[in-house]
Amino acid sequence: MSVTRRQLLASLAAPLAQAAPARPNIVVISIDDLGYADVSPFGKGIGYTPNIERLAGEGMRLNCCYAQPVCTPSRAALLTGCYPRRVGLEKGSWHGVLFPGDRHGLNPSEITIARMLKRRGYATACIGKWHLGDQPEFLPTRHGFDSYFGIPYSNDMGRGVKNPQAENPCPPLPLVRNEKAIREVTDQDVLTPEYTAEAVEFIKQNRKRPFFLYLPNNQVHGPLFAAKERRGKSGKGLFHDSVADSDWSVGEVMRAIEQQGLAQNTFVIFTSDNGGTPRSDNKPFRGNKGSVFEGGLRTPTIAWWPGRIRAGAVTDELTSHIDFLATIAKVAGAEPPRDRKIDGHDLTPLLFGPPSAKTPWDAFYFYQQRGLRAVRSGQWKYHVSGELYDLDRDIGESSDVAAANPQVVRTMRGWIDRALADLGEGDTPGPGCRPVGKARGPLRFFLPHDPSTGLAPHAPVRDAG
Ligand SMILES: [Ca+2]
Repeated sequence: MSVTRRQLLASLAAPLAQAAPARPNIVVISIDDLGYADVSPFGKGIGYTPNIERLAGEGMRLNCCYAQPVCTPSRAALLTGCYPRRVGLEKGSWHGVLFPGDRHGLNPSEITIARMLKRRGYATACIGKWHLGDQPEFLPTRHGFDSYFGIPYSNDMGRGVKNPQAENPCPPLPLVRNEKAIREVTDQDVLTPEYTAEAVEFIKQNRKRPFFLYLPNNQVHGPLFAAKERRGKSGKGLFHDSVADSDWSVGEVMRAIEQQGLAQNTFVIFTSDNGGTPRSDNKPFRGNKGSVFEGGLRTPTIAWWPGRIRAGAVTDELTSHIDFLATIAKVAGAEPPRDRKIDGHDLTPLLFGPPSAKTPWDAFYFYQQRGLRAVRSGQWKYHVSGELYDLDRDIGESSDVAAANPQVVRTMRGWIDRALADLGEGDTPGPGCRPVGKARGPLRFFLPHDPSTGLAPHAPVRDAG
């Protein structure tokens, strides 16, 4: 047992009231398309995610932490602390998510967690999947990250894949360092280990100053890959091997934090960016990625900070990625944006307070692209289609109780009306919506099309204007 491990265990036995360090390190790890019950302890009988299981055992499980239904809006919400529609990214200009060459992206005037922490003196890095715009003004390096390394969108948007906004398929899949492609990604087996090595190096390099590491892996989004060391590890096929590979990555990052003696001084959040696809295990929920049923939105989220968060704690209270910005602001002593509406809440009373702490949300809205689809308040979830579910009794949203609860339906309709008055619906933004970022120059790709395809090197994309 290493010294750092001993120190960690000693700290777990220490009183929780100790003063928080002024600027703790912040690490947010997100696994793409990871389903709720794909990892232990959210799923049962899974022996190949020991690192995530340990993280939960030493930290707090957030059993009801809502993401958004798909990648782009989810990442917009996580980094800005706002409903995606408020920042114009509830969808891409042509598709439910951004594709290469989309003119839209996260408006450079938005304040991300990274920009907020950079102002507080943090070193900041984004390693992995960005998916908030691939035109220059939208890149992580323009949104408060000192450095970026990764694929700037999904790992399936490469050669031969149809681009919904272009006559021609997507360009070759780029691996980007900061603002330039360094190569085409041809072997995704090595990607998770490469991201992990970058993350470990970043932690080592910044051990003496506060840092923010945002590590959104491209796996376990299809096409699926796993390092050869983890192939066959799950005994359940490539998807689960990819889950095991992501778990290995979490273990390496946690080991780096501990080996650098930073465990006491580092707040880690582990999560997924949306519900799992049909290949995932989303039990006990209804629906999958893309849906506004619980299975499309709940993530296996863990918060870890030895000495501050009780080991083995669990909360069923409603939380969301939208809360991360306000929570991290509180933890880091940073100034959250005050010149604009931020939707999220500070979760520190839930994370650090007594087990009786309650959700800060009166009502939480579920948009699916441009449509307002549902609202949750307390135990109730109301879909605008007219269904009402009592999540305390019916977590699988299987039994519509609207007819028996007309007063609850009226209350929930009132919440829906409030959202419509603020954020609107469809192609007409509400008064509370801020403009999406629109790239000014000619649209460009990171890598040109291969001349052998006969396509123009930078085949034009249709312009959403
Ligand atoms: Ca995703």
